[in-house]
Amino acid sequence: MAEQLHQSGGADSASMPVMGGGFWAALKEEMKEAAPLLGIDKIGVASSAPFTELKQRLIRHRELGYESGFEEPDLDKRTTPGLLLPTAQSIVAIAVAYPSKLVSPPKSEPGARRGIMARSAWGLDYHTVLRDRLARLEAWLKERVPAMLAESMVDTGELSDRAVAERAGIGWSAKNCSIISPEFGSWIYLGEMITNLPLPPDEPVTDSCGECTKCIDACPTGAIVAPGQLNAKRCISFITQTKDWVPEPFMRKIGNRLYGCDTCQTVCPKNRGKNWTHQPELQPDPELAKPLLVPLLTIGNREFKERYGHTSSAWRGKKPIQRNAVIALGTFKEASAVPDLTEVLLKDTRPVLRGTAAWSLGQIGGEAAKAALEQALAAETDEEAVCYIKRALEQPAITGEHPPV
Ligand code: B12
Ligand code: SF4
Ligand code: SF4
Repeated sequence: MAEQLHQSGGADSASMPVMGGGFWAALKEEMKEAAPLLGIDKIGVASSAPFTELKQRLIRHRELGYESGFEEPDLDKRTTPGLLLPTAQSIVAIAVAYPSKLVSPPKSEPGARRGIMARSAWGLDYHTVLRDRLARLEAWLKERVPAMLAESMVDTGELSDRAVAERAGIGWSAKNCSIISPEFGSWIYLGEMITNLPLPPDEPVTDSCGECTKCIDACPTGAIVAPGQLNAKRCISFITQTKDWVPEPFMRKIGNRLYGCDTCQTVCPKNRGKNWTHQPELQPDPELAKPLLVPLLTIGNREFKERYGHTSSAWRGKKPIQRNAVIALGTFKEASAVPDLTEVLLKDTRPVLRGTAAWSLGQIGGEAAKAALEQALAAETDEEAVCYIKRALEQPAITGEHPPV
């Protein structure tokens, strides 16, 4: 086919060769056949027409205050591929499947409690992996159509990766908000490439959630306010990624999650038995995916970078993960961690960490925790941290109303 194109003589970077529709349909099929060689699990093609319905949806989403703040703010750019590549004619969407199970997960037990990283933070950062796959795909296409222009993105780009994937027939837009592919379930990362190639679009998939509502029922915080509609501010995945105070009602809901949340995917029947182990870079190190909590409290910047710098959990730095580790120890009521939490309460330079440690000590209770909280109250200068310490001192586990667990 590449030969055919060169014979046409028009393949330079300024102009697109005029080829029949049969050529582009054949190129698309050839590209899909090449997907496994390129390390891609599914490829679909969408038209590059503006996403007009999505735009209305995003406007309403913003009005309702449901945005996380991590989204591209410019709604025109989010919904108009032509603004990102003026010669856009199609969008090639890709999906790469990732594992959902740990092989021999280390045990979390009293005295050695562990947290859990969401599956999207296992293995090498998926942004790195998908950018590599998109670069390979671009090179593959350029070999065949040298005049091709491409604008690739994954997660941090302007477009809605899910809306593109849905239009390209990668999967359906599910009630838990994920794109679920009939083959891989929702354990897929998404990325796309806007191109100037007139590739024929694929049909959207016809599968759906049907009557199921398991994800909505299982969401710990009621963040899925309607099928396919998320209030990101209530979503634990979002909350674990913030750097500031976690509102108290959400503390217990976080459980031992250190980064992200998978509940609405693990309960999904469409994910049953789906675990993808064929992408070498995405396979997890169980010690990193399910790390001991106490060592995280004092991890230094250098060590954090060495251990987690290559994963997608590192983008917000170590602070949110350390704060979540403190919360997890409190949720576990891990009495053996009282000395470590006391160190954080009295010595950490970050008020959020000190106040959160107060919350955890209030959950664990006992004389040592009480003494630490009283000492901290006398010395604390941060207003918010003082509030957390005072509320911790009122907890039944501290006042003795109920015996500490
Ligand atoms: C901001 C963001 C978040 C926020 C908000 C998530 C959300 N649901 O909006 C937070 C931090 C909470 C988050 C969490 C997660 N995220 Co995130 N996130 C994004 C990001 C950057 C933008 C998403 C966005 O704009 N949302 C706004 C909503 C309104 O739009 P949308 O979801 O993009 O589009 C859909 C809706 O608009 C809907 N829609 C449109 N019109 C209408 C009309 C009706 C009536 C209905 C019902 C729906 C509907 O259809 C569109 C297609 O599904 C994307 C990457 C990207 N650039 O797109 C990744 C992305 C969505 N995240 C991803 C992942 C993996 C996750 C987590 C699973 C990570 C984790 N384990 O913790 C969770 C899942 C939480 C959940 N239930 O959605 C993947 C999803 C892969 C997949 N298979 O779907 C993406 C695509 C990243 C990637 N490139 O792979 N994320
Ligand atoms: S990621 Fe967790 S908190 Fe967010 S919608 Fe899914 S189950 Fe709910
Ligand atoms: S749990 Fe049920 S409703 Fe939720 S995404 Fe899966 S199939 Fe759809």
